[in-house]
Amino acid sequence: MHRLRTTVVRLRPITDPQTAKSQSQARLAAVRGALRTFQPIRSYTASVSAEPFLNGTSSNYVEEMYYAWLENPRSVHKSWDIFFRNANAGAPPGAAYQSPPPLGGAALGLANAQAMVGVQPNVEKLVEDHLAVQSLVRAYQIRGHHVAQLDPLGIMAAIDPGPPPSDIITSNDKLEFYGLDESDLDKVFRLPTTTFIGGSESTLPLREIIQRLEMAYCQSIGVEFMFINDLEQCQWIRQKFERPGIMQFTLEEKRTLLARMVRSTRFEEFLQRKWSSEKRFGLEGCESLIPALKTIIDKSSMNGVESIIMGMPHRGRLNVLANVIRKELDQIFCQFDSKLEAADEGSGDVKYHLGMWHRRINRVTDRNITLSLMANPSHLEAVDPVVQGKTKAEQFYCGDTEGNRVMSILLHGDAAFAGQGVVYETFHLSDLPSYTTHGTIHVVVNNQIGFTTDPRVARSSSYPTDVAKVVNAPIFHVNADDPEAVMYVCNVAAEWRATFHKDVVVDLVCYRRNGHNEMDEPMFTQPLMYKQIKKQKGVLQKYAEKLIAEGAVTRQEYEEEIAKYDKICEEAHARSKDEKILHIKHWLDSPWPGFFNMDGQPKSMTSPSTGLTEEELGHIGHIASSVPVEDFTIHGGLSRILKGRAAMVGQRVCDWALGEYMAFGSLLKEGTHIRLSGQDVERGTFSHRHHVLHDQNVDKRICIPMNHIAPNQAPYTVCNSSLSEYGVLGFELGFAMASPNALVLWEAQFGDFHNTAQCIIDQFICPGQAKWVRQNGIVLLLPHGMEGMGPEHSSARPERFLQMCNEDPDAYPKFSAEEFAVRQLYDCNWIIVNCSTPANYFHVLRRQILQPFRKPLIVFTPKSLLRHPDAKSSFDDMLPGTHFQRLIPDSGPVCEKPDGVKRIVFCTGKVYYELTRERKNRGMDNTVAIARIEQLSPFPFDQVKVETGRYPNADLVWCQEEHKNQGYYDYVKPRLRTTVDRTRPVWYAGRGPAAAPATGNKAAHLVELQRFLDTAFNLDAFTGQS
Ligand SMILES: Cc1ncc(C[n+]2csc(CCOP(=O)(O)OP(=O)(O)O)c2C)c(N)n1
Ligand SMILES: [Mg+2]
Repeated sequence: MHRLRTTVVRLRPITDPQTAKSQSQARLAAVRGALRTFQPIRSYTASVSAEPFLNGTSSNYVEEMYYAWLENPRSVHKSWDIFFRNANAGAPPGAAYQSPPPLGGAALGLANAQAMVGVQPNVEKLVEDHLAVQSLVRAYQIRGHHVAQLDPLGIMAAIDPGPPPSDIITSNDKLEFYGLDESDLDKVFRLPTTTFIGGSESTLPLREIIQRLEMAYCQSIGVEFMFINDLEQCQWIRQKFERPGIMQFTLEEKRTLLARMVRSTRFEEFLQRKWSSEKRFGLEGCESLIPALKTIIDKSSMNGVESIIMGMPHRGRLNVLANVIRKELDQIFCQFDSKLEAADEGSGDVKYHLGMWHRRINRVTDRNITLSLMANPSHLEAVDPVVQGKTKAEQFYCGDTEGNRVMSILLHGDAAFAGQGVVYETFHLSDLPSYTTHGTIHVVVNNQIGFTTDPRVARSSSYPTDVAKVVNAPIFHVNADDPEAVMYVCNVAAEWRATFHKDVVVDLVCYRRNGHNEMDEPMFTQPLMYKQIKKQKGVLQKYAEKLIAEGAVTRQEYEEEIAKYDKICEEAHARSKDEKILHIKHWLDSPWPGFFNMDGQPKSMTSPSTGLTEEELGHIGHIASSVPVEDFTIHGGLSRILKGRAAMVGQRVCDWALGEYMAFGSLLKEGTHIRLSGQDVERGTFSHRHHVLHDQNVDKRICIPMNHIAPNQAPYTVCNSSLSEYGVLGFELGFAMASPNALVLWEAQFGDFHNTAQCIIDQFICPGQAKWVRQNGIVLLLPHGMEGMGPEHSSARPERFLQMCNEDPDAYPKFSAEEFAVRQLYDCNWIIVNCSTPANYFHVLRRQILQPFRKPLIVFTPKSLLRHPDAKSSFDDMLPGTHFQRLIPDSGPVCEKPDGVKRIVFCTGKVYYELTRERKNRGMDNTVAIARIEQLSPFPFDQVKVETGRYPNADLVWCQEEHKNQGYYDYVKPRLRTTVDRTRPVWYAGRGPAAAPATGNKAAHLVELQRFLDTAFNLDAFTGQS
């Protein structure tokens, strides 16, 4: 009501046309700039009850009419013209809308107007009706998709089980909802500015309005977009779907579409004919997926995209490989031959998980395009963040800051899209500065079923795509049996991405002609749906008949197209029979050109020294302890930290943070890009890192000293992530796939949080190379250690990582002494370390890049050691010639008389410091040796052998602070036994078995600690035991 009063008040004083014009311009500008043009005038006191049609909800409309009238009095209905003239002439409240007297020459116009709206121009009714029409337009925009013809099966049950919304005119009686009836259908209404159904016309009869809205929103396409918070984006979508005649295709386009449908359909039929009892998760029922993807690719290529990275699940994957990525058909067909021998090392994967990379010319645009389909595990949606990470990396390496050249497409199944949380995590990365890929096109194969489960029990949302609304992504539902509609929305989706660089979803509503796989019987669980499916004519046949009827192709041409493709398949099949060997390498999704030699082997099998010169250490140390920009005020506490660093540099020592700085800084200087990502990594969870400095006086002004190391250094990316592990670790893994020349690190806030990313670890990181012959050098930093902080945050679960190592605990590796370390590394599936010194951490990070191949590196990082006075390293341990120590032997008094040593305690990580303190307290420096196994996997058999040989009279003890069923014991014990040929027992000193990783009681924690230290130094502890 308040807005209305102000509107009416503003009607009165404007008489000067110039003023009117400037006001209307101001309004237009305001709409564009999303600013209000006027401030409400709170002093208005005129009686509004005298103008009953001017109620609160009509104010927008009155304003709309008023401004239109100001711009051009003829553009509004005559009755409005009279009303505004009267109002402007000063008619008192209640008088302006009285049935107006004829105004000279206007009399004829009025008569016409009366004819249009009825005998008497009842302005009140007119306003209400216009408002009703405005609501009606809006209703279609919001809810039209509910009645769109989306389901090819016509059973709709899966999509929208409720009755059609009452504000959509599915029959004439629904007009009543708006206070309209059939007699209003031929009345002409002015269209609001929020619709484009009029094309070049600003008014339309109601009947036509409804018809056009139906055409736009209730045919084969259902658009969900009205939740988007951005007016420009909403308007863009409206005009893409509302403009009359917008969905027109040229003859050429239709014929291309048909040819693509032929390929898609006949490919599945060919496989079915040749291998009817093989699982392939065929695309039957959603054959238009292939033209859909090809349309997206064509359009994106037209918009300048040069590389597309795709991720997809099982459904239709072989078809996508064949007809979208254009993998040679014979290579696909030979995957069906189980007798073929694998040529490459590794265990391989089933055919519908393998990836692929291909550069070719896009036939439509004549431009080069690189397409890669990422290999993925069966875990649905797990590949989503991985694709995003790889896309981000490719954008980063080619300087594509807007995502104009590289983009991603993600395919989803309806059940998985709705059910898997990683989808949500991935969406939430989509607009974060260090994670955005500037818009992903999501395509859902919505066959209205997940294995045997109906949507009604598989999700609580109406659509499987609702999750996308969280990032304001428009959602285009489309009946996949209407290939032209599919093509249309795919074009719009690609344009949307190119225009707004935001995510968009294409929901292909389809069906699954067969069971979950080709062996399954769907009638067990979906009898009625499948009765319907059996009756369903194939989409290719339907579309071909349509085009033949239209005269776009002849039957003969259609049949020739089919015969042509069938012949291609047959010939490829014949060729595939000549293949003798299966090359997994042919299925690489991320080749690393130049990194390996021509045979795909490392260029050398040596690791250079990872040390640095004194000068380099000093220089990086200086950067680490200073603020390299002018006029930058840092926090006082941070100044003290930097001073402390400077003092360490002066004394030629490093703590943990400085050791990390040395590693990062030197690699950057040598040209290696570094990306460190994870929760709060910029400062560091334990406030030790401080890689990003914040100006205390200027909001958001930051400085990253690591980017000031050297003029031609590589860039350093350090980014706090969203609070996600699954999504973010997957993303970083993908980033690391793109290039071997980058150190990509993911840090868990506390090590135990990696368990919510377990899928990425189990399915990608641990077995990735074995399954997909693809190396990856990602580094996981997992804070770990029993600090008396309770069961949470204590354990990064080393036992889990160790259990998944591919090394044989019972066999001593047969490598020569010189190559032992590097060969072991080359053969392992991942490297696991728990460093006890900053220098060793520094070396292992550098080795990760300087070694001639890539392996994932798992680092259990310390907490209390970050500030432990003894956990410091001298520059001497980081100079040229030094390297990572897989095992740090005891260098104390035990070395002088090794024969007198009674016990050698092997350990790893922080417990070393507790052991040395206890040994000192007990005066046992001569009798007990302590050796640190810094690299747990691959196990340093050779060096352990040296140590056990050095102390022939010592018993062997493994000491750990973790519980006995956790930590390293089960992993280390058989390896120690193998090392000594099982000639000496291995005793255990540590906490007993437990369900939780640590006690919640600090006192109990200390008692436990003392107890196992007692065991470790009680030389009689194991006497009599066997
Ligand atoms: C994370 C995960 N959980 C369960 C499965 C087992 N599974 C394989 S396919 C499938 C149904 C998938 O349905 P949908 O996403 O709709 O794809 P569709 O097979 O219908 O194309 C299930 C449950 C899986 N592969 N991954
Ligand atoms: Mg499904």
